[in-house]
Amino acid sequence: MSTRTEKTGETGTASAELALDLYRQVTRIRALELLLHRYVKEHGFGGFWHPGLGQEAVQAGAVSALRREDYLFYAHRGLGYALVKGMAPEVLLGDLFGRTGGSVGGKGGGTVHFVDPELGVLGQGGTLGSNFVLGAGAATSVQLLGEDRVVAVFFGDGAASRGTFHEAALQASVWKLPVVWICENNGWHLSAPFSAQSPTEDVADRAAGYGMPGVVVDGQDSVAVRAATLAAVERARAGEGPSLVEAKTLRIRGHYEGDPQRYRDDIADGLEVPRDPLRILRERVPAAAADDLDAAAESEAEAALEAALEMPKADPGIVTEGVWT
Ligand SMILES: Cc1ncc(C[n+]2csc(CCOP(=O)(O)OP(=O)(O)O)c2C)c(N)n1
Ligand SMILES: [Mg+2]
Repeated sequence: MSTRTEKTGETGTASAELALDLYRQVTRIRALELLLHRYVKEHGFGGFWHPGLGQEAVQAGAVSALRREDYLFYAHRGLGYALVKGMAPEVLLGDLFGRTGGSVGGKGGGTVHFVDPELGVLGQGGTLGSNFVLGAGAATSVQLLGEDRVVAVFFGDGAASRGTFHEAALQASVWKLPVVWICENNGWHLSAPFSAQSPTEDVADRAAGYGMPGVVVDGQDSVAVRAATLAAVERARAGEGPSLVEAKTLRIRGHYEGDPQRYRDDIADGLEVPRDPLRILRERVPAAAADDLDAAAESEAEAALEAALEMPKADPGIVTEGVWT
């Protein structure tokens, strides 16, 4: 891989087994997205639900390139990252709804509170862009301890504008830290289009300034995302340092569910996903197998919601537990 931005544009090759596995993950994420869309519309939500509808191929493709012991710093859009890394959907929904059965025992509420160190899910910071320095820090620990782990850090096109990206990217490259930076470029930073915040068409161009490879990939094609991420993961694992993978994707819904989106007319307000990752994958898997996986994903999502809503709400008294003073 060179240090120049590469636009792969390739769909990549996938064995039948890999295509089926990616289909399974993408449809599991999609089922949760659609379920939460319905739930939030009908019952409201005590916080912000940032829907990831349409971005499932990035999350499934990239996370599937990681091993269990690899560390994950996910972004705030949807539940797909932690789901594919192996966390149970009812636990994720428990966190989303602030229930005791969530991974943080009800202290959270929203999409940024999932933690499972055994699965390498190390959580994320409350401020956008803190993932960069947390990820570089985790990768420094991996390097100092001589561990065989890679650190994947997800972020949006908006977060890429934080200064923390630049300082963490610089340090990670200088020290050849085992990091993969994964940008989900969905074209929007809340109400600001990407063109209003970037002088270049691609975030991946910035990689050259830090002497690392930058790759642009079709974020609707999970096979392509997986291939690009896997190359970056292997490079990091081999001690050759970080890479930047930019997946071009689409934010189908508002910034949060309920966002009136008056600033936008690029997409119809609905659930239709142009260049739907599931449709793209369906060309590679038998229809009957895909139908079965869709049905299994729907049942899984519904059972998870039922289980999460049965979990007790956390006692407000726990808020000071585990806090260091
Ligand atoms: C430091 C900081 N500034 C602002 C916010 C509020 N905020 C949360 S998400 C978001 C937009 C992020 O855009 P992007 O990184 O492109 O991700 P996307 O929402 O498109 O997935 C903003 C402004 C925040 N959480 N932290
Ligand atoms: Mg964005």
